[in-house]
Amino acid sequence: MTTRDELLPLFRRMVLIRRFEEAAARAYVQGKIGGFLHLYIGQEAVGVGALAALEPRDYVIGTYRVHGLALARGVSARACMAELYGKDTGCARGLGGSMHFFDAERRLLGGHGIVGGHVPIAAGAAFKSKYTKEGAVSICFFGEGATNIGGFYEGVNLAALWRLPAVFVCENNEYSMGTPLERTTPVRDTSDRSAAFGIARGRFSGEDVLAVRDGIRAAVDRARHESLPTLIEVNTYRFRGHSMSDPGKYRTAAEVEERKKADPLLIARGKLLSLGVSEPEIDAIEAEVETEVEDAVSFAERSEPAKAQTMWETVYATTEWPPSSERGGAPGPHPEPLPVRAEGDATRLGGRS
Ligand SMILES: Cc1ncc(C[n+]2csc(CCOP(=O)(O)OP(=O)(O)O)c2C)c(N)n1
Repeated sequence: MTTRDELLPLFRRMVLIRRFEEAAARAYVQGKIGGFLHLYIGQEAVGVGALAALEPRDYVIGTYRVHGLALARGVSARACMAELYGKDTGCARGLGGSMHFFDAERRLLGGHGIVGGHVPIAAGAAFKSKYTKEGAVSICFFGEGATNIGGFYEGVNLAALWRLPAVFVCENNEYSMGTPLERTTPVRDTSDRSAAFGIARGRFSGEDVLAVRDGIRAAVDRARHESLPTLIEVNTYRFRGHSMSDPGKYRTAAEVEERKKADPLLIARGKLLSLGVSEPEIDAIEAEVETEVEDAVSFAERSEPAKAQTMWETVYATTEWPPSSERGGAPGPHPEPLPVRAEGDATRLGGRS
């Protein structure tokens, strides 16, 4: 039976994601955040519910729509917002930006921009877990569009073949950028594809955070205790565009409004009221979250920009440039830091993503 103590923290996390994403959208249109920005608004119950079924030792791998997963995993709103702003205090020290959040301590292995490219990485983390007998489960999130990509088949195939402790979660939000599922995919239920690998499957709605948690928990248990992978489709819907550059002309405003009636935050709120939580208690949580997000924005704004030097400490294996092998072994000068963009001069990359 659901208790208020179970639901309240999950509700708070969903509200945090919603308010965080709204604040990020505002900062983006003000030109304070560069690159791309893909919001998770509408899908909060999937990430929050799924991650509530995990242990700290488990691995979490997501796509470019990763902010919600990071917040649900416990990365601070400050570190997430600072990452969007390209600041040194961000969870990837400002080098990753929106699509490439990382947090090694919380075993968040990205944020990946290549559709489906991260599925084999999730299989790899599951392989490592099995090989070292660490008992960790690897959970991988992707959209329905990714189930038509080679990396998806390679990753899930190996997980099935080697009986890896992995959970593959397809967040079916019905559109891949502006293309509806029926124009890209011959099956309506992407978990049907589990048959190709001979693995277990699941399919459920992503509106109710506790139902998501319970559905994912069954797959996590199978992974942890039987070392078997599962492919799950969670049916969800994003209320905003694919990214901030998406005018959303491929669906009607009426369709979006209709779907907002099943907003996961509204559903959780209704459930809390029915469990005896009062309106003022809920309002207090929302006010507390507002303050947390405002604090994250002001932290990001006053933080130092990413440092070019960080690349030499974290991305490349050497802090010398050019490498001594290219200089006949002679020691070389330390690299000059690259120029860093001025605050508010966030450059938009071309194209749509
Ligand atoms: C290999 C690859 N092809 C194309 C793109 C461009 N692209 C970015 S997101 C996206 C749509 C993916 O849709 P889906 O997998 O359903 O996830 P959603 O965005 O709905 O969460 C595409 C085609 C890309 N990033 N990588």
